[in-house]
Amino acid sequence: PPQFTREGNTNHLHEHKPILVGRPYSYGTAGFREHADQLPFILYRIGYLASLRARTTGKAIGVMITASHNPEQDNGVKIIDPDGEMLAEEWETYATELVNASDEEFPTAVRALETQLNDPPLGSTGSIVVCGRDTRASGQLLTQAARAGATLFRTQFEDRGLVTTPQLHYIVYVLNHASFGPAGEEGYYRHHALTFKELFDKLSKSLTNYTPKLHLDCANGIGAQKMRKLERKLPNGALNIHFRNETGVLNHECGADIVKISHKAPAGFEDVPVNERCAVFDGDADRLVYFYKKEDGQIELLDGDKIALLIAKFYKEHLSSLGLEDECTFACVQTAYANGNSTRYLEEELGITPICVPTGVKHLHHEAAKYDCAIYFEANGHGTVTYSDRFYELLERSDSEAAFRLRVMSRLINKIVGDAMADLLAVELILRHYDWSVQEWAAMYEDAPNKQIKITVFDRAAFITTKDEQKLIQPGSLQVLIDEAVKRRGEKARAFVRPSGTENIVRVYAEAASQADADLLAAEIARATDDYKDCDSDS
Ligand code: G16
Repeated sequence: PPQFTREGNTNHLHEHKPILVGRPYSYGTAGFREHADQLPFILYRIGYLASLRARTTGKAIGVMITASHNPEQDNGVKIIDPDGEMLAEEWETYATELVNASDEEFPTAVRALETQLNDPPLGSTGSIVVCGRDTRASGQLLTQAARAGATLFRTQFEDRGLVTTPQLHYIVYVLNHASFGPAGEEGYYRHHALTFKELFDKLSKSLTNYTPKLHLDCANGIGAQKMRKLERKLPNGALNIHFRNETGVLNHECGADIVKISHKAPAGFEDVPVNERCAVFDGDADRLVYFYKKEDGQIELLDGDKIALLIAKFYKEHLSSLGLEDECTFACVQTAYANGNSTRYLEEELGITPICVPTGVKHLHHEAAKYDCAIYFEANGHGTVTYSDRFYELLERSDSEAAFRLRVMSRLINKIVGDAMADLLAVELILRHYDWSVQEWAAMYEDAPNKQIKITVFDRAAFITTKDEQKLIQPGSLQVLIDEAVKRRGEKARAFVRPSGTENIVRVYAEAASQADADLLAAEIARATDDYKDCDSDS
């Protein structure tokens, strides 16, 4: 349809947002993300590509329309593979090629891809594209574009409407693995509520420090309505959630990204008393962080690292008590953003060697999948636990309480992808298990003071890092300045600059012995980086 062509797209664009010329689109960390006006032709082509993936695999494939923590006016799309995972890498390349083709080149690109993939049959049994979207206003039009693309070669298209990103991953997984659990969105609630109850019923109800009261920032996103549905199915009194930021402007002064980066309570939390446990989702409910307000007016943030370590402690202790420490390979996967003290705690207190991989869920997930059981979390609150079949077999050998708890926990946490709602249920059960207040949890370790700054650049591709993202290869002269700045701030200082995979920005991260030093170090590096903001990847 003409409105979903690249040229046609300009017809219904606001004039100030023409189709980008010069900067190629690329299937990044979280698929394509742009101002929503840029996206109809991209959705059309991605709808087509998802249908081709469905035809090639004979399976259900997901198309999630979301820009997660980014502002309301942005949107994005990513494809979910049959196992509920991120799109296979070679298909990311196809996506990038298809989207960058001109309208004239598009039919030829389609034909070439069909031939390369041996002309997968039309309408093969099981092949279906399942689409979901977050609450962004642009989502409906983009769904139509995806539908038009998917049905180009008669692939069945199912619109699941408003869902969280992890719910669509769950729906796709269950469509392809019927034995896993109940199907659809309702199935998602049933699965999580029943599993939660199984463990909840076995945990002590006489608690001293843990309290079921929780304030939840829903980022004005899809998590609000979906968490309410899930909460209604939980056992009475298990959780007492005070919902906040349910219907305002998406991610505006609230949500996990802002709380993590600014270290401030979200808007709408002014009346929350000090020391009470607060949880925060992002716009599509795949990230979770916690915090509480302190007497001094600051907040204590419990980010993805703290969640990872709480879960790691629980798993590690259970595996030890079952005598499975040697037999069951176990790991914790982090990224360069992991707080230095979380990494130290993992090694020194829990005896787990941390593994560092590049930013992006797919990198963490792939690494985690190499172990019988692995916890992966990004500091920003994205994460989950993965398990091998062998993990379940090892647990089957025992009918102890510890084995029971691990079995249930492993069904509760969404092993397919980081899921704020499932992670929240898991954290709450673990806190209940330890009878911990949020302060006791926070006291596991003290975060090394840190600071993050975003810098808008002309072309993020001009910034190239080493694999672990801790050093810039290009511009090399900027890395020299970073090294010098870090050295001046003493032994505990650490900093890096890396291009975002989701926005046209670079991120500066700095850690130091004091907050003042971390702020100064980040500011100094930000100033140096700013001088390179007009760099072009071609120059
Ligand atoms: C996405 C990815 C995350 C990543 C985040 C920020 O999250 O799924 O793995 O950490 O972007 O990435 P970057 O620093 O490269 O911009 P979300 O919540 O935006 O989908």
